[in-house]
Amino acid sequence: IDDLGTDRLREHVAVQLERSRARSVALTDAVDEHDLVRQHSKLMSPLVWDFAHIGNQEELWLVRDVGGREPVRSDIDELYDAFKHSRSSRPELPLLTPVEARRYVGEVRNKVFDVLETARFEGRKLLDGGFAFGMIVQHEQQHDETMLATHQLRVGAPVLDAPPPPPGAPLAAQEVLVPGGHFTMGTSTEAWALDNERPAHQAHTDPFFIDTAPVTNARYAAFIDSGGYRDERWWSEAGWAHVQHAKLVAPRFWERVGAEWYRDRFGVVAPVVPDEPVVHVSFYEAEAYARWAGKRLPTEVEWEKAARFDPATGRSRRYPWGDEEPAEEHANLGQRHLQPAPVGAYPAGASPLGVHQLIGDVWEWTSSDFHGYTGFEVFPYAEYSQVFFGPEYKVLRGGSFGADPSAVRSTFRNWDYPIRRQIFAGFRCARDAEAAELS
Ligand code: AVJ
Ligand code: FE
Repeated sequence: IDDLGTDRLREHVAVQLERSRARSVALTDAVDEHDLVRQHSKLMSPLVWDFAHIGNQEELWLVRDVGGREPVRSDIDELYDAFKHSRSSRPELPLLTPVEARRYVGEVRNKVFDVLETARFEGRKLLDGGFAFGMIVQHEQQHDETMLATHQLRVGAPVLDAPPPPPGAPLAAQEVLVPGGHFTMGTSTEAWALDNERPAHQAHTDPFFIDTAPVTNARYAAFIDSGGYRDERWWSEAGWAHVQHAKLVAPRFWERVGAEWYRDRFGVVAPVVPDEPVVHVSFYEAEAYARWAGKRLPTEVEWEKAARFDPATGRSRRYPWGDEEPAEEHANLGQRHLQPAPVGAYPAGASPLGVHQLIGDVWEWTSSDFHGYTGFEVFPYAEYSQVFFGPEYKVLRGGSFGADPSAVRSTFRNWDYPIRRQIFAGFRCARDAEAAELS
């Protein structure tokens, strides 16, 4: 993006805005009015709230701030401020109806295209490299993933459909050694990177082993079958308290039928596929599995090193496969397939060390709390990242099948509470390298 001329950047922004809107429209047109306004889970907003909130954020940043235009509707800002009303209370609010919400987001978008025609991409930090537009594109895509998670919680006849991902293939190794030493973590040059990904800095790891693929359903089922959920040894204190209190026995949306595990995915119940990455597990379950397996979760630093570090050059790259934008052969992203792909489905997306499916498929829990890097600066607003820094949130990396390429990079950081399972989250394991393994 950095090298694009103004016209090409404008064109790029327009295409990205259209892509995110097409997805928001598809996710909201898929259900009837009743399903748009109702609460599918206390964890989620009504779909119509997400939709109008997308428009409201776009109005605040692109119409009013960047464009300097009059408000489209200043009376609704408070309704769509995520910090004013909890998700569970949103169905009770006097929200725009679906018809009103569609008219509103359309009106905002027309103004944004007008603003875009004359926007300059230098002279103001907010617009550098088209950042404000990129932030809004990513914001919409993030809410589209949230809306997809709402769809997963929705009860009723299936309404979403997508072709299956490519087939899996055996991998050469189950884990690989990542050498110890420094590497460049974070970024100061990626134009659309968000504040929490900045700045680029040197980070250090000891040598460690990391799994070449996310943990599969088959392995996770082995943990369950061995009594993992009932054995305190594998759980942290907080995890053990939670698993008992919430009476967890398997990933969310799993159900045992006879001797087999079934899962409900967007309303379709089918046997769990052994070689697909496990999804809908909490951080606590991921942590317990890893301990049972004699391993641990990777730290966020280790995950990023595995995803970016090229041992041949010593350089950190944008993606595991190199610097090119994600293409279909690299990763399962963008809601093209509404499920994780089996292990080995994306050989072209592997890292130089042979780590597969770091990007796409499932968000991967790391053992790290969400904090700002040294040199972190709020940009452009504290409520994006900074207010979430602290020990309550765990970092997830890599993006899921529900996340868009525009909102996923090897530096991208997601975060959530360690008990959350409605997000498309799985994990992979890591372990320390013993001295004897380093020769
Ligand atoms: C980065 C996914 C944790 O959904 O809470 C959306 C993204 N921020 N609107 C979230 C976000 C403001 C955020 N996550
Ligand atoms: Fe938001």
